[in-house]
Amino acid sequence: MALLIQNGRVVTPERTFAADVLVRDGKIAAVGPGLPADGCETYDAAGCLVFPGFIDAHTHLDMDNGVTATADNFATGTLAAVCGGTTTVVDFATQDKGGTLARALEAWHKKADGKSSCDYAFHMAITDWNPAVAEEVGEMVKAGVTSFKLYLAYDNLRVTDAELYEILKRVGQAHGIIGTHCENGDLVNEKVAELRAAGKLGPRYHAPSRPDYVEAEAVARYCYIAGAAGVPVHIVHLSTRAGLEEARRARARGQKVYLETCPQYLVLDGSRYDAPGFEGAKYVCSPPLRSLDDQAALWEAIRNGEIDSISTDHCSYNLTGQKDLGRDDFSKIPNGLPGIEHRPAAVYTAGVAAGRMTENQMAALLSEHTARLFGMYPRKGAISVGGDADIVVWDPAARWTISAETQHQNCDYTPYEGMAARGRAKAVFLRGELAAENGEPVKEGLGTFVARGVSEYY
Ligand code: DUC
Ligand code: ZN
Ligand code: ZN
Ligand code: ZN
Repeated sequence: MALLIQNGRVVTPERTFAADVLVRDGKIAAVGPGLPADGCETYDAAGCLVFPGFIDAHTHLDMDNGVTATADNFATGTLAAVCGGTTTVVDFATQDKGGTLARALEAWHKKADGKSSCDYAFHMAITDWNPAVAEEVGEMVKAGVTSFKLYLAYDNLRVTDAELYEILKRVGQAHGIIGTHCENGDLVNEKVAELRAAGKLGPRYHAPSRPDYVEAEAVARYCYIAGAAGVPVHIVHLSTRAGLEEARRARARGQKVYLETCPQYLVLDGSRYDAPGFEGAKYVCSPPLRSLDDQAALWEAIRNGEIDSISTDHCSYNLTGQKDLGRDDFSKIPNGLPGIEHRPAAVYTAGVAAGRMTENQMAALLSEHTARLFGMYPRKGAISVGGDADIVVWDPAARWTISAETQHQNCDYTPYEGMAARGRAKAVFLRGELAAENGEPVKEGLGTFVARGVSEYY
């Protein structure tokens, strides 16, 4: 039966307008005011905003960092995602050292297929570059994996500048987008060693082990090398004013630079590391939480339209049993924060409701621009005829408190504990099916793989 979502206000990056949305066979069949309800099931969205389903283009689900595996797998992570309003995630399939990209892709399909509650796609993280891997790039693009990830930090993952240059050239030929984790890994190692030698071992020393220039230097280097290779730049989890300024310089040189930031860099700051005892470990992620000045710079960049996407870097580890592997040494605390469930509420609360961004920018940064960047538009990222009926009916008047007690993330805390949230996903439709309502799941396991085309931002 067809579904008619009535009386809501549809949000696009350009405008917000009163319209009903007709859904048939999982696709959007019509958008307009006063559509006839004959023969339709109806959903009353009066008083609500109707957003395109939110896309989280940066998740680490079922990822083993070599010591411990993330608390969330695809079953729990995507269920939490859809409860919060996220209908598609793009996770990082990661090549093993000595392994092939094909094997990594197969492994990630095995983790996700048949277990996911929202739709999912993969970026391919290249960690071991060689001529055989270069031959596989085209196959990945054909398989719908049209974006790649590189690390400039983490000894078990990072590539050298020479490899970076070669990968950019090869992936560029296939019009793949390359998202890069920009931190200078050598400098991080030096800083960590200095702090440890000085007996500075608590979680609060995580931040000074990765100062802003560690990010800025890597952003600048990546931009110059991508410029040499003649390909667009995508920078993941930008966290600092200094890094932003390097990205601006590259843009001023005429380069295409796409920027992602994350809610934790907009909503939380480095003072969290001063929490008593080992509590600061909850906030250990890389890049680390930053200063209020960095936060202000990122909000200003959002206001100016300089940021392209807000995704989570969801990478959850329990405080008890995982984060506490680093109880005696901050450098052994597994890096990452949970956030897949709370991103829309955190962004709406701290952004839209606080007057720092518009609901239209939220539609752009959490949905449409991300879909365009990663080759999913207009199937995803828009409320437009013919696209997937991934729809979030958002109640802007809802008031609730973010808490680990009520979350679906499989983690023993949330970094947003106690946040007085404004707005909530009242109903979340995945390809026309009601998947979640008022923050609770309705129908699990609806997720399917999204084979993507190449980016339209090339
Ligand atoms: N940073 C994190 O905090 N976790 C996952 C990987 C990363 O880059
Ligand atoms: Zn990263
Ligand atoms: Zn990440
Ligand atoms: Zn529940």
